[in-house]
Parts: sequence; C-alpha cells; structure tokens
Amino acid sequence: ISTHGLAWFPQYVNEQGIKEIKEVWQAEVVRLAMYTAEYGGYCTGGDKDALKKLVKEGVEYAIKYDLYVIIDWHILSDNNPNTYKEEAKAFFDEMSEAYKDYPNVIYEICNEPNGGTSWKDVKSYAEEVIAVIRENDEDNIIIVGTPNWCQYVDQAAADPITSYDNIMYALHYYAATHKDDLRKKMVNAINAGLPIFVSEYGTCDASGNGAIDEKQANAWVEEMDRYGVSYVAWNLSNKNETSALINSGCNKVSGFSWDDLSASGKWLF
Ligand code: IDC
Repeated sequence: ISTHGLAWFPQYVNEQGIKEIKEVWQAEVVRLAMYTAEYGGYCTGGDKDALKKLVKEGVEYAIKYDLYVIIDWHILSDNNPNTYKEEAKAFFDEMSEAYKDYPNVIYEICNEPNGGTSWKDVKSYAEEVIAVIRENDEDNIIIVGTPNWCQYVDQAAADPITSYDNIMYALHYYAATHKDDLRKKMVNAINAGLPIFVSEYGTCDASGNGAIDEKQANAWVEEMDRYGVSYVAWNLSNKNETSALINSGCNKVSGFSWDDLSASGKWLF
C-alpha cells in the first residue's frame, strides 16, 4: 500500500495505521510517497524537516511491524529526475546513512520520469544517486523509475545499470488505461532478465480517478503473481478520487471498517 503525498495526507503515517497495513490488510510493503515538485513538494517550498520527519516515522513503524518500506522520491511535474538531482543526492545520503542496517528499507529514487525524459537521462541520474547510496548502504534494494511514467521498461531492459547490484526497475499501471500491451512489455522485460517492481498501480484510470476496471485489475494481479512481481496500491487517503482506498467521508486514520473503504479499498482488501 502506498500513501498519498505525505505533505497533503500526513495523518496516515501513524503507528496504529502502519501496524494495520501489516496485520489487517496483510500487506508486506508500505510506500511513503514524498512529492518533490508539487504544492508543498520537498524541492518546491515544502517543509523539508517536517517531510523528513514523516518519512522517518513511517520507516520506523514499518521496521517495528516488520514491513518493507519504500522511500519514494515522488517526481512527477518535475518530469526529469535531473531537475532536482542535487536535492535527491543529499536526501538519499541522509536516508541511507540512517537505514543502512535495515533490510526493510527500499529506496525508490525517481517515481515517474515523464515529459519525454529519455532512459539515458534516467540512467545517468540513477548512477549518480546510487553511488551516493552505496557509499553508505551496500545492499538494500534500489528501485529506478523508467521513462513515460514507468512504462518503458523495455528501454531499461535493453540497457540496464550494470555497475551496481540489487537494482530493480519500476513499472506502473492504471488498469482502466494500461492493459495487454503494457502487460506484454512487463513479461518481455522479465524474460530479458530485468527485475521489475510495480511500485504503484491503480484499478482505475491514469488520472487516479474514473471507473474501476475490475477485469483488467484482476488480469494484472494474475500476471504479476505468475511472475512473482511485487505490487503497491495507490493510495491510502480519503481524497475524493477513485484510487483513494478510504471513503471521502471517513476521517479515521486507522481502524477502518468495511464501510469506511472505497470501492478500490474493498477490491484491494
Ligand atoms: C495523483 C493523485 C491526485 C493528485 C495528482 C497530482 O491521485 O490526487 O492530485 O497525483 O499530484 C501517477 C502518479 C501519482 C498520481 C497517480 C494518479 O505517480 O502521483 O497521483 N498516477 O494520477 N502516475 C500515474 C497515475
């Protein structure tokens, strides 16, 4: 399960809620989504100390309850991860120094390159940020985003990062938008030897809204299970949008009942 943007929905990072992600939802991984460039983003006037504090609280609860936790540098409107590369290096230097001894922690260094950002650009960014992380933390998993909102895994498969180990590549889908073609890309990349992590998906369309496509959502899960691919649902919030797992009228931050869940929350549960 992924949080929504931590700057907007900080309340879901709470001990009981994270505990329930493990014990009630029976998820094995929680993703902490920290936007870099949107309103209140880490690199666009957001409160850096408050955001880092939230990330650290989330990580510590995840460690306590034996979950994997993804620290997600959530680029989106900044398009190209190189836009805030220096900030990313400083951020991951601090995080990897803090968590090098906890295999729970996974670093996702660029959510979704987009806007025509090439794999070459992503790869050069990744090699610089990975170098910083590996100075501190020699083996925790690092997830690298792929071009076109994490759909062009074929480009990464054709030219993977070879100078470091334990690197995975992100594929993201929204089931009402991305169907057979993207599933084929996933399978081809896996067959080419690329380790894929679906660090974000939705059952609705790519806007995070619109109708749920249950048939496609189930087809994705079947295919991911067939290949042992891990997957993380967008998003744990009560925002009034289809992808939010909690109903917009529910203000609880843990202890959700069946009726508190949205349709996508019910599907996931
Ligand atoms: C969406 C949120 C929405 C928010 C928007 C812009 O659901 O509430 O207003 O971001 O910040 C992604 C992105 C993810 C998107 C999601 C749905 O990683 O940030 O969240 N999506 O559009 N990629 C494909 C879809």
